Amino acid sequence: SDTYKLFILRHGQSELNHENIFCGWIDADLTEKGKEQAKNAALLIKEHCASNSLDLPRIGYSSRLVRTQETIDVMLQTFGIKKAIYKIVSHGNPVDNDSNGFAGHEAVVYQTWRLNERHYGAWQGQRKPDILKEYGKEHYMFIRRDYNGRPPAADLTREMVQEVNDKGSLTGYDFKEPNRHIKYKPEEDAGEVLPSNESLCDVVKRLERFLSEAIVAKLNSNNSAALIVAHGSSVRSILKILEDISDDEIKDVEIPNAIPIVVELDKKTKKFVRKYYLDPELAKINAERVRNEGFEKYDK
Ligand code: DG2
Repeated sequence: SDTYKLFILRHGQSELNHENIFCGWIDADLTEKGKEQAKNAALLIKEHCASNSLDLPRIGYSSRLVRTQETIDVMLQTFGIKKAIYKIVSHGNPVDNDSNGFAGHEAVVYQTWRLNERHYGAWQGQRKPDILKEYGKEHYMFIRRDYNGRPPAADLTREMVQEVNDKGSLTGYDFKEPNRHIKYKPEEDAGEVLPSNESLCDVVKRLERFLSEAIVAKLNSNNSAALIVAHGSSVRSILKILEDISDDEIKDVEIPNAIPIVVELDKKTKKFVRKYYLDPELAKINAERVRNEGFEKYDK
């Protein structure tokens, strides 16, 4: 083949997707349905690799939010990969320069805040139908989908707060104890400046360099495919950058949960060649559903 392949998908359904609540940087687990979707996504990739005589991807990327990490874990299990190594990376804390970075392991998963969902600011934790009612249809869709639409800033003493259990892991999304300096300490130590509300444009800017230097640049003859599990906004940003989609056209791009997109890049130039969903029919139906989130109740 004369192309490298990126398998890109949004995580499976999260508990807050299920409840129609803006999630952003809040940590919500996958629902049972979300786990099932992750498994199906892995099966689609397995089938694609088998019929194209391609090795399964051994380099994975997730965000720092648990819904992408849970998705990638289910996928690796479905691939039959038992020994993966996980590394928190960012610009200040870059991916390894050695040839594989996963010596002694079957796969490596890089976790980075640069793939996080856009920070949904003060909308985080709020029900979509309520925000729609408060802002009206036009403004609601402007902030959700315009390239420069940015929600009001979060009060970081409130919205970034999540309960932490005695093992130091996040337990859910009820706001009790400040976790900002616990969860994102590696980033803060690496000198990263974290946002409190973002437009899609902001996400593109914070992701561009990571995408080219830590993801695309790592594709080579040994690792000709990689797996990226991200979010609605970070997947949209990746497609915008790689495919050079205009600011205006990106407004109409919707990303369904857990349906892999294959992006093929030319081996010589690393430029975009083509993209396709591994289940285009389901992708279409579910993308339409995502677009209309918040509306059902309002319309009644
Ligand atoms: C959704 C996107 O992101 O919401 O933050 O609630 O991909 O992490 O589930 P994800 C959220 P919309 O922009 O589609 O309303």
